[in-house]
Amino acid sequence: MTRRIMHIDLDAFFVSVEQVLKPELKGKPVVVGGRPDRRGVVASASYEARAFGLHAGMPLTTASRLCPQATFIEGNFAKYRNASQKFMSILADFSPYLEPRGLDEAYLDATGFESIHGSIHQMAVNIKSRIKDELGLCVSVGIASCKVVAKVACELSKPDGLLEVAAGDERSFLAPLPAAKLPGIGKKTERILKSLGITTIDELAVTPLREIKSHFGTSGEVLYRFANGVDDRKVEPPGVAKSISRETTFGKDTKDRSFLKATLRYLSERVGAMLRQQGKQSSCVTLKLRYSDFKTITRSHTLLQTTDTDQTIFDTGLKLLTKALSQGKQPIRLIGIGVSHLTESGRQLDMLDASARRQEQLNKAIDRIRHKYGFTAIQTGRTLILKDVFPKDKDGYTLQTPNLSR
Ligand code: DCP
Ligand code: CA
Repeated sequence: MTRRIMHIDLDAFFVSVEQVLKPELKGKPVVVGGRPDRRGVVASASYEARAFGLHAGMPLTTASRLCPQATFIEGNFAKYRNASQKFMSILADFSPYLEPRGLDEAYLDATGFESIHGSIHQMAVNIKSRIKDELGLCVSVGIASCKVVAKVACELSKPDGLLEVAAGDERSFLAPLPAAKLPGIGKKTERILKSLGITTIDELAVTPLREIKSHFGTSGEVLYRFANGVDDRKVEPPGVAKSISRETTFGKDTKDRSFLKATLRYLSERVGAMLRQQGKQSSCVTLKLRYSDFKTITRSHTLLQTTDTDQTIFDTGLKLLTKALSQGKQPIRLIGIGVSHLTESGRQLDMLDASARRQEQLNKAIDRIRHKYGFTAIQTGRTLILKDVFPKDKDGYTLQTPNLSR
């Protein structure tokens, strides 16, 4: 049986949630991301704002210059998470083979569901109308025999779209599109492809695999298969989180080491708290830095022993930071810390040595107090200087990056 895979993606997600709450904003240029005079970037722009050239990732100052009449909204992650949960639970009513991707996207395996809805197309119509009726949100749906073609079809159909690619038409559907429309082709890959004279997906699809691999290594193989409309990835219902990270963009680029360290400590504590809340341990810590020229680096360190303590995450991050600061001379625009290679905790306290045991008990006590009285009820000495920089509420400091308050 040929597979029928749907890719479902909410249109202008953050903005649309705001428009449901404030209907007077419907049909207008709206931006979620922050105030136009503040640092930071557009997270979501309404289609009316996109007509002025606005897009996600654009600095807010540029956005307000291009479209001064737009309404700028700071955004509130809790609202979007709530809408996302409702969205996913509607989708789960339609198929148990559901793979959420981020907050507002999902793949759904609808193979064999014709008998229930009449056709897969009708199933998509039903999904769209339930989401519209219950959440007031518009969603676009792509249907195809594999994930990559379903995703491209969904993108192409936006906004409020529904596009089905018949089995057998995958290759010819993709062929005329610009290569950059293919998932996995970012700016850098696009540039290399251009230098090879490849601008359409068709031109990529007919390039000998050997040649593609010589430029992109083994990932070239995936590109080649995608370009040919071949993708056998399954729809995988969620397993466990693969990584946990927190990051923030500063109000002003900085080289101030003690401020950077304090922020790193705070972010490490947020990561550590989440790690313990999920009952996980990590064996890899990654530091992320963005310099004032937007150049972004990540540096990772693999630990000999898994950890879930703030101190180890911070110490490792700090070593990576110290090294990076000795190499990069530019001021820092963004700092982030993450943990990956996660495993279930399931560790017995008495298997640890005395100091590890003390650390673990301390963490538990801090987590309990924070759970009860708020994140900043307990602060480590190092993060204290942040109190003069960031406003705070019971969930912790309000940093510049909206989805950081998670
Ligand atoms: N987002 C973000 N920062 C980005 C990109 C996205 O914070 N650089 C957030 C805001 C978006 C949401 O994720 O609303 C979903 O991202 P999408 O790329 O799906 O963008 P939209 O849903 O806003 O628009 P559309 O899907 O209609 O293109
Ligand atoms: Ca979206």
